[in-house]
Amino acid sequence: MTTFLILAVLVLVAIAIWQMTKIFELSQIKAVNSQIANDTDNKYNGYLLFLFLIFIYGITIFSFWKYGKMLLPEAASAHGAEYDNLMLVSMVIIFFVQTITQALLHYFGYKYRGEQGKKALFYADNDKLEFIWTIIPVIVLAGLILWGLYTWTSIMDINDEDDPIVVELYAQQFNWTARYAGADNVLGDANVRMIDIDRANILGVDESDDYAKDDIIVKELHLPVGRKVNFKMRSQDVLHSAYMPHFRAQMNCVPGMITQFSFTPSITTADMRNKPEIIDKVKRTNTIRAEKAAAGVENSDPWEFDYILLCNKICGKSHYNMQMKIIVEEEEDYNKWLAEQQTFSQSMASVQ
Ligand SMILES: [Cu+2]
Repeated sequence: MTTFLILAVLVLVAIAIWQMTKIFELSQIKAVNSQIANDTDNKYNGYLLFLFLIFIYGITIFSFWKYGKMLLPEAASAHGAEYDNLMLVSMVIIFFVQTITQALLHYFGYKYRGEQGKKALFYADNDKLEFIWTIIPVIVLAGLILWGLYTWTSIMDINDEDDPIVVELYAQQFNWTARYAGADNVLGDANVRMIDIDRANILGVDESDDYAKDDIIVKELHLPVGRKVNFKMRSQDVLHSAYMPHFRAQMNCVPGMITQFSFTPSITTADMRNKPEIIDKVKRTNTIRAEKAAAGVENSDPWEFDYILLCNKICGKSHYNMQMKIIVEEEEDYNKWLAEQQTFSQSMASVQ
């Protein structure tokens, strides 16, 4: 409501200024009332171009200083560094080119501003210049695209080498469920048509499939550090997207098909919590939370860092809250945790 009032006041003030300018113009009938810009107008516009240049540089530096710390921390997966390098090099090139071209654009806008008696030079073309400004972007872009394709192919090369763990990520409005393939490391068949809510078969796992018996269905994802994980994504209802930002991983979950992504976690949750950037982030967040708690705002308990699986497709009204905790731990802790979980056949037997 306050925002609306402020906007309304701003609009009214703008209308008032506009009306006053019109009155002012009408009272100056004697003055030169030409619609053609004169030298003074052009000079002001030239200076304004410089001001605008300073503004865009200023806001860029300010954004880096103020919001730079909101970027993701160091990648926690084996392929993450490669991905981050590609991103960094692309951004450095974009920033370098943008800084120079913006300066040139605004400088020439000022230098060749309109002046009485000055005529534009007719300059049809220059083969050498055109060659230079075509060939440089071609080489740079081809390099980036080839490197990107190479990186993409190596990240998306999903195979069964290195003894990967097989985990299904099942998306539905608005939560995630994970299914481990169990001792045989093969996921049992599943289909939405076999969902049986009364018997708590929420993923539609085929009870007659032997591979399904040892599958383990959980609501919290545990991963052993240094071990490759092959994820198989399914969706029950609409398009979702399994997004694990700390691992630089994302894959759409499409109803009716199984999509895949594979990565090797490289930093445990405990180690990540001890990184200076994470300690700083947790401290900053908890300062804000403490202020909110003092003001009586609900859900303002102190926060502890955890890896997270998010949905990255706007899939409905509670999309924002569709998430699952991910814990990366040493393999023995992972095995211990996994041994404590019920298998699919155990959980089915307990409801019969
Ligand atoms: Cu979703």
